[in-house]
Amino acid sequence: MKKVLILILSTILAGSFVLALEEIRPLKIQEKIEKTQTEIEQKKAELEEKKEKIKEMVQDIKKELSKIEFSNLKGGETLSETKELEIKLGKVEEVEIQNIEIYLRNTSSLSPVFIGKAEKISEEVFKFSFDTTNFPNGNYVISAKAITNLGEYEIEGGLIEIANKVKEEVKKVELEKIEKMKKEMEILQPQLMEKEKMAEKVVEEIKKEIENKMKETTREIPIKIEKKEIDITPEMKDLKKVVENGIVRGETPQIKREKEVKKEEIVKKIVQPIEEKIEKLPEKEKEVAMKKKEEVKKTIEQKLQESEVKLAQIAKAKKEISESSFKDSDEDGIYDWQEISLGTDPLNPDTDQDGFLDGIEVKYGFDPKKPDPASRMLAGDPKKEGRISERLSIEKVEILEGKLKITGKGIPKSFVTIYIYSSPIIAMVKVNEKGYFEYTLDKPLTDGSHSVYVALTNNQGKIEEKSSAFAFVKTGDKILRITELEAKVPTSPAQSLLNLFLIFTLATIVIALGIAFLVIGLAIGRKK
Ligand SMILES: [Ca+2]
Ligand SMILES: [Ca+2]
Ligand SMILES: [Ca+2]
Repeated sequence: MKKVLILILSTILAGSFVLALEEIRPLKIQEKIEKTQTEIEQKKAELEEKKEKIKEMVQDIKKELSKIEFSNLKGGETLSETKELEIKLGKVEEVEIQNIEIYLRNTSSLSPVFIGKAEKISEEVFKFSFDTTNFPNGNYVISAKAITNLGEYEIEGGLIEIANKVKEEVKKVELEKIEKMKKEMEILQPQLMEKEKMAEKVVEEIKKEIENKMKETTREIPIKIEKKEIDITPEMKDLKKVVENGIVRGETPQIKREKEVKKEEIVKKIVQPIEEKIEKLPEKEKEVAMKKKEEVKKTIEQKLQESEVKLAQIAKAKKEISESSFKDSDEDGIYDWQEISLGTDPLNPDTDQDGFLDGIEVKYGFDPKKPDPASRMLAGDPKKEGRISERLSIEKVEILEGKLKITGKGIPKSFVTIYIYSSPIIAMVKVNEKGYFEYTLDKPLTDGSHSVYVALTNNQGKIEEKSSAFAFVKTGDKILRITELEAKVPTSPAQSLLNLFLIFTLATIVIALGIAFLVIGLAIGRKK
């Protein structure tokens, strides 16, 4: 009996002890939270104070920096051919200007293009010979970046316009050629035009079908789709071109693949935004919506198939009219006869010399006859966008007299953009009449691995076509090309052992560091 009593008593005691603990625990946590919060507030205030101090320091430094100015540019100038620029510096004690780099930025773009390094004439004067012919016609902001012993800073030198004209002699020869072309095309033109209208109708039809299908869909599921979200005009123009290539060159496996890729791209363009919107719907509505989406997808696939057949028939008819129906002398994506009726130059891939091919401009609805960048240009990224095209390539990368020289191929007489990673450095160059370009980078490139691309962009700055990557390792004045094949070679057993060893070593370092931080943390905690 006694034992039972003791047992009951101790149970009650233990129980109340636990209960008491439960009361205490939340209280302690609350306290801790409050303490941490005040600590955070304190740190925040400290940070703000530091920020203010840094701001003041930057202001001081700015006052200290040498003044840089383009002494023979007042802003608003129109430049052509080669312009000798003079850059004057104000001298400041202890700031040594080592280099001046010149950059050019299209007024509607955010990314400056590196154009070269100015030559030091004296302590206060730098000179730069600016060959504007390597740049498309258009409006730019020119700027100078000073590389000093203390760091770098940049100043803007104002607005300039580049306006290069085709040389008179060249123009005369070309005009004669074009006149001849015009005569040849005179009879064909009306017939080809008629077929072209038929092809345009096919594109309009499928657009209408998709629009109707979307209207029907949005009546049944509560999502909103903007008209511009389902505009597939540029993609359909691409599909038309691939179909025509199939008729001209025959149905190669590559062309077949290109057609499939294009069609998939069109389906994806429409279906993806629908999918994203369905994701946000309540669970019970999702199932119905998904079914509807599948229906949309099927309809588009079927319509695309039909359009492809129709476009192929039209292309065949065009081929029968004349072999020269599909002749594109300047490789800009617009056939000669079309260029004549459009008024663009059939012998120049970029009639207005604004850096965008005639064909690309027409595809996206820009004017190929006057410099026409979109009001806002994005910085293109060849690592993520654009399709690899055989017409663009980097052939060679070497170091000559300490400078990186890039040689490659592009469409004759077009402008190409060069991207050098990993910095990245963006540059521009004009491709010569024979389809080659050479670019010498006038600033040092660090040792290590890099990759170069050459690309064509559209008026929005987005990459339309690109070369495959040219990857290399630079060590001093040596360049070692890394081919994709090497990169993909499966690792040998010895290599994988080495990899394992590396991973193990890294893991050990990470763990050791973790422990070290823990110990330091504890020590600091104890001190407090
Ligand atoms: Ca053309
Ligand atoms: Ca052209
Ligand atoms: Ca153009």
